[in-house]
Amino acid sequence: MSNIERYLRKDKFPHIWCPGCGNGIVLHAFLRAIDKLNLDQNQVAAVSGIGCSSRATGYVDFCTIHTTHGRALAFATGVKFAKPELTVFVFSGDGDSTAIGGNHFIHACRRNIDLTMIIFNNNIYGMTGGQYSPTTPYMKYASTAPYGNAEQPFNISGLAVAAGASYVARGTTYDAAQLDNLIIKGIENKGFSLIEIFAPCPTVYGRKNKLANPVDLMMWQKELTMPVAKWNQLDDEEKAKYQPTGILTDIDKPEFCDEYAKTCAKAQKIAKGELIS
Ligand SMILES: Cc1ncc(C[n+]2csc(CCOP(=O)(O)OP(=O)(O)O)c2C)c(N)n1
Ligand code: SF4
Repeated sequence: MSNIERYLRKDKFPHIWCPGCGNGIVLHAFLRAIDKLNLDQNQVAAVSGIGCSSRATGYVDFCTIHTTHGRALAFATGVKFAKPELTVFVFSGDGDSTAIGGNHFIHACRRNIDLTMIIFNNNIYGMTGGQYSPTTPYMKYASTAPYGNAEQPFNISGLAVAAGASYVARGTTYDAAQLDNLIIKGIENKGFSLIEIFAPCPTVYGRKNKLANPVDLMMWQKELTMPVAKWNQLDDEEKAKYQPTGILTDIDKPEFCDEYAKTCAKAQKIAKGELIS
C-alpha cells in the first residue's frame, strides 16, 4: 500500500468526480502534504460544506465532518475551539465559501483562527448544474447566465488578504507539484491559512465555455496565471491580465484561540478578585 493510499477510505469508492475534474489533483496534493509532515491521522480533522469539492471529506480517513452548504467554517471554528490540539482543515468550493458562506469566510480571515482552508475554485456551482458563482469571470457562460455573466468576479485570495488572513497562497492544478509546498506552509502557519486552488470543472464550466476538454482548461490556467515574483514586476495594466500564484501573504499576527484563552484567564482572575479590569 502506498503512503497516500493509507489515508483513503477505500470503501467510499468509486468517487463521484467526473473524468478530468481537478478535485482529485487537489486532494492528492493535500494527502502528499499530510504525508510529508507525517501528521497523525487521528489528530487531523477535515470539515467541508456542500458541493462536488466538499465531497472530499468523505474519501479521506481523518476525523471528518461533511456539514451544510456554506457553514464549514462555523463547524471548523467549533472543532478548533473544543480541540485546539487538532490540525483542522476546511475544504470548500468557490460557491460554498464566497456566496452562501461569504460572511463566515471574511470573519474567519479577520479573526485569524488557526485553520487551513483549501478552496477548490472552479468558477462555477458544479454540483447543482452550473449556476454562476462569485468567481465566474465576466461574460463567461453558466446555466444561469446563458448570455454571459454580467457580474464582476471576486478575487478570493485578494479578499482573504484584505480581510486579514495571515497566510494566503494561490496555486493551480496545472502546476500540481507546487501545491504540496503551498499547503505545507499553510499548515505550519499559526493562524488562518487560505490556499486557493484553480481546479477545472470540464463537465459544467468547461462545457458551457467551449473548454470541455480538460487539457484546454489546464492551458487556460497556464495562460491566466504567473508566479507572484514575476507578476510584481508588471505595471498595473498588465497585472490586471494575470492572477499571481505562490505565497501572496505570510505574516505574523495574533491567533484567535490563543487570544480568546488569554481573555478567559483574565476574566477568571477578575472574578476571583486577583485582578482589577
Ligand atoms: C442551503 C443550501 N442552498 C443550496 C444548496 C444547493 N447546493 C448544493 S451544492 C451548491 C453549489 C456548490 O458550488 P461550489 O461550492 O462552487 O462547489 P462545487 O460543486 O463547484 O465544487 C448548491 C447551491 C444546498 N445544498 N443548501
Ligand atoms: S461537475 Fe465539475 S466540479 Fe463536479 S465533479 Fe464534475 S467536473 Fe468536477
